[in-house]
Amino acid sequence: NKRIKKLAISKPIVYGNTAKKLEESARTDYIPKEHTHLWTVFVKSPTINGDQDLTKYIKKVIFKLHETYPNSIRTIEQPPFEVTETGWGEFEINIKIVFQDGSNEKIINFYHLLRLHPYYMIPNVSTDNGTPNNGTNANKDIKNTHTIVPAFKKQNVIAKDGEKLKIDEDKGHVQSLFFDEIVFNEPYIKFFQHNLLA
Ligand code: SLL
Repeated sequence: NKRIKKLAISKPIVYGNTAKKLEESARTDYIPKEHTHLWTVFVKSPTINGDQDLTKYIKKVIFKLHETYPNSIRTIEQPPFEVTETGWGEFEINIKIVFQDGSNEKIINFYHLLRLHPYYMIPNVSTDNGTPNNGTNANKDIKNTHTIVPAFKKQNVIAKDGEKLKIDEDKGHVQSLFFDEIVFNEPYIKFFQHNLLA
């Protein structure tokens, strides 16, 4: 079983989360009172019905939630590779993608910031001494920073690099997506033939 020299195969992938406000009618006795949102974090194929293909090379996806969650490490071994929960806060979710046996590929390890709120970045121009600049002191050094504030206008959505942030303010729906690719560098011949060829 040898590696195929100079071959790189890439597979498209999407990860991220959806979230919406928890409606009163959806509440059960099992949901803590302070929880305000229903959310789903996922790793999936960008193609319709493509998740089954992912299982050819993905063995499991491990989502590590905030440690306050019961069983905070959730291992998903079948598609859909996702976890749905309720909560009140945003936090970094650690995602590990484990490849099928025989791939000899290292686990991919990354983080996704769970987005619950439709945030907007508002330019915040201030002078060096920290006092807000009202536009009249043009000679002073101006520091450009951004303040993240809850949405109140529908324009000027700026998200993190590469993030596709979709919001439906009226319904309180949020979707944060990252499109990426998994690159298999010089894969083993058997893994290439059995797992990577479409
Ligand atoms: C914050 N650093 O302070 C973050 C922590 C934790 C979010 C957010 C519920 C957890 C549970 C929940 O939403 N935790 O009830 O188990 O914003």
